[in-house]
Amino acid sequence: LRVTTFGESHGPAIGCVVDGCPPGIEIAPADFAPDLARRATGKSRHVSARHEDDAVEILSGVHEGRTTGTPVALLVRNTDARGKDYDAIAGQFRPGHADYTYWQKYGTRDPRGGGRSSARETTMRVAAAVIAKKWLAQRHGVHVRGYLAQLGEVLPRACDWAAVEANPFFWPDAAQVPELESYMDALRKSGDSVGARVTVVATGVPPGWGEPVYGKLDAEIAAAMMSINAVKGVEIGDGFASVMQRGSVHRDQATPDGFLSNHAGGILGGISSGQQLLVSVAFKPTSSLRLPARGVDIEGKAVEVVTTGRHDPCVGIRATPICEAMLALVLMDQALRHRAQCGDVGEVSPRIPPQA
Ligand code: EPS
Repeated sequence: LRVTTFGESHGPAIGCVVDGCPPGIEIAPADFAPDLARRATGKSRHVSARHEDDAVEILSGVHEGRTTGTPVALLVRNTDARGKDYDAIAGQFRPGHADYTYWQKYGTRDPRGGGRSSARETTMRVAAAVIAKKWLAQRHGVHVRGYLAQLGEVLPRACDWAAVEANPFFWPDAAQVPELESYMDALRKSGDSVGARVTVVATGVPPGWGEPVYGKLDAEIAAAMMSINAVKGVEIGDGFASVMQRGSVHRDQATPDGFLSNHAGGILGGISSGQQLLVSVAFKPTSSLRLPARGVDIEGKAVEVVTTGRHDPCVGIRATPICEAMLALVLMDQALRHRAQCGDVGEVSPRIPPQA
């Protein structure tokens, strides 16, 4: 499975091509709406105020409601682009933004907002993954879901899946939502931004997906997550906490009734163990701030950079569906690759249940 995207934040449209989809997957434009709405801007006062329709047009690869096996091309027209918002900083590099590195790489850049580096691009990852999520659920009983596991300094006090979809933060503790609202209101008033951690979990992944040395499942997941804008860290299972653990604690003991813990996050030696896949992703604070910062313009002169316009004070708030999408796309790819190489091997015994 190969997904590529195109388009700029303030251009006419964004889109993606999903190549390598098996034929016969039922897909209609309406299937995309729920996940795109979960990711969208303008849904609460805590995210960018841009109002996009995010309506998906299927351009190819689907006939009479089913994938044909040829490349699936999806298009979303930008309906609320406002490139003029960026005229004041068109010749400047925002500190902490990809403006500078795009300029160094290409010697030119689209100065309308983030252009290609904008979080707008993630719309198409989420759209592509609607197909992957559907196929994984129907074909393998694999489900991917996520939640916001940290907002700045705030940590959840409980982890209740039922709460996650009932608040604009994807927060797993309903009782803390008012605290988050005040936290974000104060942050927005201050003009600053903050980072966040998103945790994604895949259930139903059978043992055996992934590659043992090159293209390890954890490496593929890390690369996929790192390709999302603003991501600065990825952990699998206990991740960096493993540094302080003893082997006697970290090893996931097993009985015939199931594994007794999941410190490894469902991956051993680059291959899925059949336990839940646990992935945590760190998002940096957004760099587009109205607080003045010292910067340099394209002539190399010192300037004071002030960014106005519509921005997320915490881009991590909308990132849960994006991380889910990347995990689903990696898993669909791994499932297809596993079938191609080892399809004839079938189920191997003994199979240890994911959890005792
Ligand atoms: C964002 C700034 C704006 C947002 C964007 C996230 O984009 P730009 O810099 O291109 O003007 O509106 O999000 C989207 C457009 C989207 O669809 O996700 C930011 O600073 O976080």
